[in-house]
Amino acid sequence: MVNNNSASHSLLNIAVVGHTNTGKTSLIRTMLRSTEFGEIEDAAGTTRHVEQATIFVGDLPVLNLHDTPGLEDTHALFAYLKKASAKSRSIAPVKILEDFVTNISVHDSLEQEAKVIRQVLRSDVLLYVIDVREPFLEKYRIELEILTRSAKPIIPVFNFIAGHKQELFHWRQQLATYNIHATLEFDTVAFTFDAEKRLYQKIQTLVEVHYDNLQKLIDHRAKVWKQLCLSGAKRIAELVVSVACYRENKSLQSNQLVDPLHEDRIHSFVRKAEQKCLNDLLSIFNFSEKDVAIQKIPVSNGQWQLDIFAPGILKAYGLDVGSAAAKGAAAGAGIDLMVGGLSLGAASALGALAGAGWSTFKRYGDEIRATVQGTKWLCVDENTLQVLYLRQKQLLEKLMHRGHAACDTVQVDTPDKTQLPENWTGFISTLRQNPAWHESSASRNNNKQYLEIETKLIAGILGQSSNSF
Ligand SMILES: Nc1nc2c(ncn2[C@@H]2O[C@H](COP(=O)(O)OP(=O)(O)OP(=O)(O)O)[C@@H](O)[C@H]2O)c(=O)[nH]1
Ligand SMILES: [Mg+2]
Repeated sequence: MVNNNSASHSLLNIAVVGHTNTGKTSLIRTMLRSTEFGEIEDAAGTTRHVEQATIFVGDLPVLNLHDTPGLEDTHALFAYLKKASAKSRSIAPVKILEDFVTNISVHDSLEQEAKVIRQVLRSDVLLYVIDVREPFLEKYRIELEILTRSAKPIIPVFNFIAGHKQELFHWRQQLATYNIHATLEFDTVAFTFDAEKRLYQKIQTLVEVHYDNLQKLIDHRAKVWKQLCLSGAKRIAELVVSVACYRENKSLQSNQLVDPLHEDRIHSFVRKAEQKCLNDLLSIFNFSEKDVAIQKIPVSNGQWQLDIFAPGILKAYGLDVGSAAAKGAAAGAGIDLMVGGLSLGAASALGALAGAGWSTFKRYGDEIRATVQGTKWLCVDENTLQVLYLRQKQLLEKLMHRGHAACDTVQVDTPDKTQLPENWTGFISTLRQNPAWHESSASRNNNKQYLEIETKLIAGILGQSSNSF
């Protein structure tokens, strides 16, 4: 997606401008889907030169983004421009800006500002990045005065919006006095694809000659995004299915409810399955260790910080289930395999099974044989499955709201109270009765009942977020 481009004049050129340290470089990184572009620091004057990157749709270059140094001394620049226009009143404001960038010497104290204005004059549209936490000070008013003289369309982009509704409202009011109404909220940290789509749509209305190419970009990104989210949700559904289908043999003679050996095996299976799912999700979304830290995902060295069987995990995921909450999810608690509506335990008197037809025997032969031989099956318990599901769902939501920008953010993790999919218990019960579904096969993937479960799980995982973009 990122490239230097020689034919930049034929492309849409977007200059990202604004006061220093407002998140200009961060915004470009997010739009490029790249953490490689430019330098980001929580300090003024990080970007010293104009830097360019190109966004492609496949092989088609669509637009150039130009990162600019932050405006610092706008008072001095404004004084310079005022003096110049006082000298020649009939000259258009844009001409004065042009004269300024041609006449300024490399060593002039306004050289930094000249770099920005030069790029502004070469661009088709300006994204003016605003840190809404700051009040609308005189220096911002002057910045706007100067930028509007360029006669280029300006789209103000509000950054740092989380928790700053009042300030945002105030900024909107102030900008309206400059006849700027088409603003955009685009938090480069808690970034959503909806916001990005709206940004491109706004540019479409302002520079219509680039409408079609921008539409291609919107459509392309929407498609890629949908596929990504679907792959993520499918991966989680696969985890739930494989874990719900898992069984351990347990001798009925053993008087212990859960044999430590079985418990270990179940623990180990679930941990491995979850670990693999975590790795797959991170790689589907191309998340590096750095991204994980940025998004405050509770993962260290590629592993969940909180073990799936750790005490307190149920509470952490909003599953307060009385006394079990303190203990954490159990390993393989009481499973009842159903045969024609009867639990195997209850039906183990062979008399009850004698009435079962051939089709029942064909399907439940293993269970019946096991019961006769004094073996019982042990499955992963309900709470563990719920935590697994909710934890991956929460992770996917974070991956879907990625930002490529911030180095230091505070995001509080609230437990996910999202409901489990409708008929969750029914699905789990069906999966437990079909251990052969633990992995993909033609017969599983063509099974109507299986497909229904998979579809409902995926829909539940994507929730409202599936509508984004
Ligand atoms: N919390 C939060 N932090 C952000 C956001 N956008 C940027 N930052 C942080 O703000 C700081 C400045 O970001 P930069 O992208 O370097 O800002 P800039 O406007 O390019 O700065 P200069 O190049 O110095 O003008 C960095 O520490 C970023 O991590 C945001 O939306 N939310
Ligand atoms: Mg910068």
